[in-house]
Amino acid sequence: MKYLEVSGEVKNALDSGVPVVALESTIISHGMPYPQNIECAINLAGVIRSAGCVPALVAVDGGKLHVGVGEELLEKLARNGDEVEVKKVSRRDIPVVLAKGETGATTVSGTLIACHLAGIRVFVTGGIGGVHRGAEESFDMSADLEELAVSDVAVVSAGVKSILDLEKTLEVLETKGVPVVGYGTDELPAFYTRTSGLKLVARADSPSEVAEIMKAKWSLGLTGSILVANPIPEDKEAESGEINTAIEEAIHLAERCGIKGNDVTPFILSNVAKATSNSSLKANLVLVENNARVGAEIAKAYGA
Ligand code: PSU
Ligand code: MN
Repeated sequence: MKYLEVSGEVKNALDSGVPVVALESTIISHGMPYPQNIECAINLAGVIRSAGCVPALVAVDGGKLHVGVGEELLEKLARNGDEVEVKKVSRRDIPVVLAKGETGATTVSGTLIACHLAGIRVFVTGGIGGVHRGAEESFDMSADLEELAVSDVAVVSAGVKSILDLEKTLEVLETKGVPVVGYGTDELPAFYTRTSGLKLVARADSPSEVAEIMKAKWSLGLTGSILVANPIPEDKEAESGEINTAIEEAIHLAERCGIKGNDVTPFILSNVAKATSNSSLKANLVLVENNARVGAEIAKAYGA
């Protein structure tokens, strides 16, 4: 297809039944600073490979949606703003960025579209977008929610970051028929911390239990994602007081600075990282790696 470029490695894996695990690129270009972001991307690919799967980083460049990104494009994504400005790409932005030949990093929603086009069933990220606090006024609800409703992919995340309204996010996921499966937990993890006080109705304690849910859902033609909520490892949990204060302050600063639209999430993330002297970044790196490990096991359990 003219607009889709699946790398040789990913294509071979898909053709020969080797499990493939997709990765998003917004987390690299807009969610973390250089060089930690490129180290993170390389590390995630390594974790997925050592589990016997093939990683597929998704991004837009040169008029194509790439599934499987080479070194040169990865460097460009990581050095966002150095020479090339990297656009943040969700469903809305894909046609524009493709047509203009711009470089773009895909969000959860953009990456889910690529998974659907390429036939990838497992996707690893840090946290999904959701319903923002104050959405009743701002109407700010991530496009991720719409895509989770329609793409047949298991998305492994560390839950939902408390920059969002977790309760409203769960309500929308319920409405859209997206099962949220606690991985070894009965509660929705809150990204930096393992708990949120919000009970989940589904729990899985092994990769094969997740794979069974995937099979049951899609065999019946119940389209849409399964959100696997995998809590950050216990010894790496951030101190919630410090993070929550930083989040509150970043949300207020965003309001005062008039930050709107898709700039809101990256603005808050980078301000929280600054305010916590990068302890949020450290937690972020650990939890994504943990998700990659679990995602690879789920991909193997599901089979191709
Ligand atoms: N949440 C995080 N870290 C992130 C994102 C969300 O904890 O990096 C990124 C993901 O790419 C997600 C996107 O898909 O932000 C959502 O952006 P928005 O809120 O503008 O829809
Ligand atoms: Mn938004």
